[in-house]
Amino acid sequence: MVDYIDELIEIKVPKKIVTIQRHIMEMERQYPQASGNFSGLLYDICMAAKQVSYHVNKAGLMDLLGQQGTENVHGEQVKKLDMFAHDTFVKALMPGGHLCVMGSEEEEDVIPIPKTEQVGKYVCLFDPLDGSSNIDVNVSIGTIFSIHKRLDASSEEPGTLEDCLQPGWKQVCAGYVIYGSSTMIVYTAGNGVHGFTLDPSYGEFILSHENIQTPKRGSIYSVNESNFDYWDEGFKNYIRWVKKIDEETNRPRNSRYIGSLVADFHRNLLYGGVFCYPLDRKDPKIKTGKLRLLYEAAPMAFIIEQAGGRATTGFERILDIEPDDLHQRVPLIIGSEEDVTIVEEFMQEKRQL
Ligand code: FDP
Repeated sequence: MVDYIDELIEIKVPKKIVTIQRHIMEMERQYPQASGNFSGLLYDICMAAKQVSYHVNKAGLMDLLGQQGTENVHGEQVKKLDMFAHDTFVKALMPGGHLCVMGSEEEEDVIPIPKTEQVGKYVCLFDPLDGSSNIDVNVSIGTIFSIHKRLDASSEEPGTLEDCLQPGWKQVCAGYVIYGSSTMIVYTAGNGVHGFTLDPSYGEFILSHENIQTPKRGSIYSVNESNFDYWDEGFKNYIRWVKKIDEETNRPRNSRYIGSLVADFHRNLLYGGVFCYPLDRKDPKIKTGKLRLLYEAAPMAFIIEQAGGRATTGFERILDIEPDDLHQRVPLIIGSEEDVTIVEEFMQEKRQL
């Protein structure tokens, strides 16, 4: 009987429970000069993520589905949950005293921290609810965030647009929250990539994926193939190549595309593969790709590089791009190192069919 109970206890109680707060504190201990501001900021992000997660799960019951009736800076219809997530993140991060300025996909201009609040030394850029077209149909969506240090560390003034327009390699932290079959937060602070699953009964993010490394090569390719006729010949050739039968090179590869960057990225990070949103000629007004550099491509690029993968436009490393606009768009090829290199070779016409 005692043996049986021991066995049950062993199954039910994991040997070590590491909450995200404890993990961040342990990481911070490796840096004696750390002020604790950074862990405070991540704590606020987790709080906002938990609130959004709760409302995403209840959206159908709380009149939170559907359009809000307005357009955002990109001319897209704003969904009620988009706006709710934006407000939640702004309200959670504003009073923390860690930030000097924020930038959100839902707001045309930067959001400086007013002098009435304590002004901090970090900058946070975020896409509060990525994958909006999937909100109303119960498909995984996410939040993406990127953190920089402000340019002038000694300033106590509110931050500016310049503080937001920093290249991706200067990020001190990046992460995403995926609201899927469970809610997870995955982040890097330049010391590996770590994933935490929200335990709804305790309301805590618990370490579930320590030090994630993405496979060097995968069997998945993720792309919106309805854009085929709008692509350049090099990228079209990659798609033709990836679908050809060739056992030696593990082809055809498997096509998987959800249409939520966070969900597509998360799957490929764990299984290996490549996500592509290249330049297309669908909308003559947009000549630079669809995804946003500062709060989509750059944070995901930081994460994938930390996990051993690569991110490029097809011609340039994402983390090297010097931004000139808060809502700048870029082509994005991201994932397992070998797969990204193959796409790049086709795009640069170094490889032919
Ligand atoms: P959405 O428009 O639904 O918000 O950047 C936004 C994004 O989704 C990404 O999450 C997703 O990867 C991509 O756009 C999907 O675009 P397509 O519908 O053109 O495939």
